Amino acid sequence: SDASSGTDNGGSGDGAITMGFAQVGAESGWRTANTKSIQDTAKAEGVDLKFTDAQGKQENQIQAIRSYIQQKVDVIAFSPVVETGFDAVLQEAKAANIPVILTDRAVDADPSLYKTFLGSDFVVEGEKAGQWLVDNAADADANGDGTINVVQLEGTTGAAPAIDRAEGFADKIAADDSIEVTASQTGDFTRDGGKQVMESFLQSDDSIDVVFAHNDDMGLGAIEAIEAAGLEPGKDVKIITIDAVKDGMTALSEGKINYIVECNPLLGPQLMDLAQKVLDGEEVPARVLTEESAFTPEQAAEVLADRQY
Ligand code: GYE
Repeated sequence: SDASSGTDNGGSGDGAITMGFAQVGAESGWRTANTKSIQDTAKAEGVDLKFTDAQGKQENQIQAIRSYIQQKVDVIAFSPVVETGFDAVLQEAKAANIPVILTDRAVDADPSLYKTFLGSDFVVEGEKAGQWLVDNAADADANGDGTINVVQLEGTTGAAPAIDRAEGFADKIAADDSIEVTASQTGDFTRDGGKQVMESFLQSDDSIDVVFAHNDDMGLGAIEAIEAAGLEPGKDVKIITIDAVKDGMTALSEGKINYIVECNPLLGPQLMDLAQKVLDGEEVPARVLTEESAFTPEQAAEVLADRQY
């Protein structure tokens, strides 16, 4: 906001913060929970939230950010669809003196172009998934041929969680020569995408032991494809996913998914807190991590009833 406005952080003149939030879309259960958390927290804390859904398109997101700059919001937050290509619009926000908070996903740009990055460590998530497979390798070799054939359902191409989860997973499975990723393709973080890619994997390979899906929704789509092929998910084909949303946790408790690494979507409270601090001129850390764990089927059954999303 205008430096001459003193304690008033709001362009509206009533002291409230105005935040422009450019969301990725509504591609997954995780995203829906994330949007709800941001909207609910804004409402509870009296933040005037301008919210847009980019429908998975970077150009829509850039356009939304430009419109927030034009509207002179106090702070801009967004969850970048992909890592690259945001330099110009971030420069424009900086030139307009509007602080930017990256939420959930990182960009590959000069860090001085944003105040902080709030979100999960996706490399660690991929590592947890890979480590579980290394620890359970003997069990995963369903056809007993000595090799563990893994197919990977990747998130949106170029998105931080897709890049980092693949990297963390690959790092950990490198410890075991019998584990091999035989096919890897994007399912765009959607259930339908996961289903379609899994159908084509199953058509060209009858020795798939494991699916590593970069999110629950793609894993749930893969379950449909596996069942339609007459196989039993969780038994004939082991499934590892990331997120731990309710539908994923339900499938995990039923044994159709074998392991889920948690990625917490409830970023609203931390985001609003960071926005307030930035606008108050307080120092904020360049990187703020969210806390998360991972679940087996037994643990899923225990926590499911209290799951908010
Ligand atoms: O895992 C996936 C969503 O960026 C962490 O995006 C987020 C990912 C999440 O579509 O379900």
